[in-house]
Amino acid sequence: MTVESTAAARKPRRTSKRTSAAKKPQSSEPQLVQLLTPEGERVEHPDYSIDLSADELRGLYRDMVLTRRFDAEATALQRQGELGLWASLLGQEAAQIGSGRALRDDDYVFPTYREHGVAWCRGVDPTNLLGMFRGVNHGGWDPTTNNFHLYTIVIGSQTLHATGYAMGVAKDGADSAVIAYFGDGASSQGDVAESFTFSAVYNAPVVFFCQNNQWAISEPTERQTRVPLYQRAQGYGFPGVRVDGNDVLACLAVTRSALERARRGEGPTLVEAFTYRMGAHTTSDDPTKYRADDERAAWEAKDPILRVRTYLEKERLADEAFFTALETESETLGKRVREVVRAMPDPEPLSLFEHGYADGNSLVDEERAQFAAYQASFADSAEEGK
Ligand SMILES: Cc1ncc(C[n+]2csc(CCOP(=O)(O)OP(=O)(O)O)c2C)c(N)n1
Ligand SMILES: [Mg+2]
Repeated sequence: MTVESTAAARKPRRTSKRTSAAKKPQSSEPQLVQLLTPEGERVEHPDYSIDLSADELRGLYRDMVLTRRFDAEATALQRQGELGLWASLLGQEAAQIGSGRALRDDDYVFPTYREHGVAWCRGVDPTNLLGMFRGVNHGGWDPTTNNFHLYTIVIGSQTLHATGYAMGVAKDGADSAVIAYFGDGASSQGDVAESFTFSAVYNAPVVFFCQNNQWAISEPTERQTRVPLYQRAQGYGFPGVRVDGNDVLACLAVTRSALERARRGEGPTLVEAFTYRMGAHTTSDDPTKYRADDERAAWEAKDPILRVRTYLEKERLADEAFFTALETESETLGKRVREVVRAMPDPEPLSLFEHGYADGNSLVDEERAQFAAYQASFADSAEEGK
């Protein structure tokens, strides 16, 4: 069954002069693929069927609960001064776990900076993510270990990396696929437009997974587009689909289908996961300055985790023992994360120069020497002060 996007989801978000001046999208209300309603009702869709075992359904729920827990710990650790910054994924668990669990091991992922749930699905240890936000490692992890590229903060640029990588995959004759994550704000970047053109023309096996969380820091989606984002794909000559980004089943089914299409050599797909950033943009942001509280309340009613719990309980697919054990597992994860992060040693400052070039570089050598001399100058003044 296809359901209409709710009115709440398309309401103008701000009443300030700036936003009300922007025209609302011209097209009629878009439809979105949904397989599990906010009330926890299972519904069918003619194009996207999915048949998961009770074990798999519990697995998706567990992934989302643990990701949310880890994310909450990270936010708390930043507030305690243990991390420099954190970009919370609160509210986007279904989009990330659904799409992340649709991937095969040999697929390759290009994330932004908020894909903690996808990282979880790829088997990247959460503490690696935190090491990066603590500023003690140089990017976090080896991308080749889990086929999960480094977090990319230059908005939209990873869609080009993904497209080039996917073109390479096709040239190698491999049947794996590539997925690029990006946001509604990133959709306005030239890089994204170029990646759409190239991937379409070269039929690259790539899925563009846009998490439309309604905001790009303080800018609402009305400021990014006059048409629903998924419709942009049509102009480039490949399919676009809007999925309920708070429905883990729909995100799994739609992403799986797009990945299969890519594997068959039929080219890219744009998936727009319609969701909501429940928290701040990052820990440096204060969303109360630019959005109303009732907006968040409306989205809380569509919580991605709650609806799965309701479904599992109603259909008797999970018992109390399962939920209790998961709570214990969450506590253990939180404790481990806190302990590991607090114990992370500060890096040797000169190690900053180590990973730019495999074979060294004269300019970097010069900069290293300058920095070493600068550091040594503090040692002198410390001596003088004695
Ligand atoms: C090229 C570039 N321009 C600007 C920024 C600053 N910036 C960081 S996050 C962000 C908003 C991105 O919004 P969106 O793509 O919707 O992703 P979200 O943060 O909502 O997940 C901006 C403008 C940047 N990192 N890179
Ligand atoms: Mg956004």
